[in-house]
Amino acid sequence: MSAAVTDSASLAPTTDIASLRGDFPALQQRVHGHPLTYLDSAASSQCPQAVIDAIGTQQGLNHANVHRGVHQLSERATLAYESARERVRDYINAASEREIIFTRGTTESINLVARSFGGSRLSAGDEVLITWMEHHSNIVPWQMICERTGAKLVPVPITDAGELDRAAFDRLLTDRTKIVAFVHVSNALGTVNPARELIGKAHAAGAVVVVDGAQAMPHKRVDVRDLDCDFYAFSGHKMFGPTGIGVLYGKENLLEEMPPWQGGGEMILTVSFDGTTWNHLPGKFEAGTPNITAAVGLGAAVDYLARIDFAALEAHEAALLEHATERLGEIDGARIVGTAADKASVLSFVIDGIHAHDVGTIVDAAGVAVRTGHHCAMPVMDRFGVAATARASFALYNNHDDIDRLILGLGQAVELFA
Ligand code: C6P
Repeated sequence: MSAAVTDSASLAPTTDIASLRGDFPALQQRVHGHPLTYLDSAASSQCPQAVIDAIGTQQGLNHANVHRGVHQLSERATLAYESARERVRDYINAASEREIIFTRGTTESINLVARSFGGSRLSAGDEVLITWMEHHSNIVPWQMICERTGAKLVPVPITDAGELDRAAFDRLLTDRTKIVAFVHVSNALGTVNPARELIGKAHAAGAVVVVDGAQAMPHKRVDVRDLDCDFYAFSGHKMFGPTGIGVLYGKENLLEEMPPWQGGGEMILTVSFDGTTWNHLPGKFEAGTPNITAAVGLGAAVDYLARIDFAALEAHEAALLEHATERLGEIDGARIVGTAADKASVLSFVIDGIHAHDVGTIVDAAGVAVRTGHHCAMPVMDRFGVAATARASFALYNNHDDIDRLILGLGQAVELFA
């Protein structure tokens, strides 16, 4: 493990980003006889040893149900689960742990808001404003609730660079707009949206704002009170934690007013055949046994991120993106999809005459993992007139050698198809 991250005596966050790679055991392996070059962190990032250890301890020694038993193991599990919630709260600077709802991930978080908040607030004549660069999980839940309530879904167009059309946003945001839902960082294009500005405008128009933060969390230090968003959704597995856990942050006054969306244990105070009363926050939105071990893993991931200097991290990733963008220029027929001025370290591209899936398969043979397809963002693919792209996404553990190996693999793909 990198000394800077694990040295508990040192309170200064680590600026030596390159040293972090050693914390990730998965990156030490070989794939198809080559060192693994993992460039698919936007789909799922790898876990550092500290997260793997926390999961092992929770599952190996503290495994029991939470909030239910008086015995030692249940108390330990409850403590670990609630301490993970407190660490998440602290990390994103939420005002209270009642504002941190554990979910299965971003998708479930957005479905919760759409069903509970949207379902109780929207009616015919209302509008939900989203953008053309949304992941399906920030489109389909809104489509479903609009269909149920009679509200209208309004997508804001994007420019040829893959940026939000700000003039169109201003035009389409009206007094009919009740909810504005947008992605903080686009998974298909890398575009970083001006979240604070959009939130300010939406609030001025009287709308409530839902931010899809799935791709922002591994790259940015998010402060929900500074953003002043009403809801912020994210997934553990994209921020160096495990799968099966995510968070919905919501302002307490809004969550208080919202009805529960799933019924069962944990979300109630009393149950009788005459009627049932709901639990206090956050339990009201956490029906059933939660993914305790994954929550503990997310807590450890948050601890890991909290010890990193994000200015250094952003500089490291900007250098990776610049190097990759430059070197992709050497590949005949390669074209980048998504050229926003403010971009996270996500590089989507197509190569003339080679299907994205073939690109992915050929570089995989050289140990290079990229994602290919529509990235669950079909409207983005339509907008740019492509069926699919290949996408290299970089995280804190990547380096220039990773990019050079990708370019070598792409060169081989071009030769093969020439
Ligand atoms: N994007 C990708 O490869 P879940 O699956 O619930 O953890 O996250 C959904 C999601 C929501 N919003 C954005 C912006 C996302 O990028 C994702 C997941 C993965 O790009 C899988 S499609």
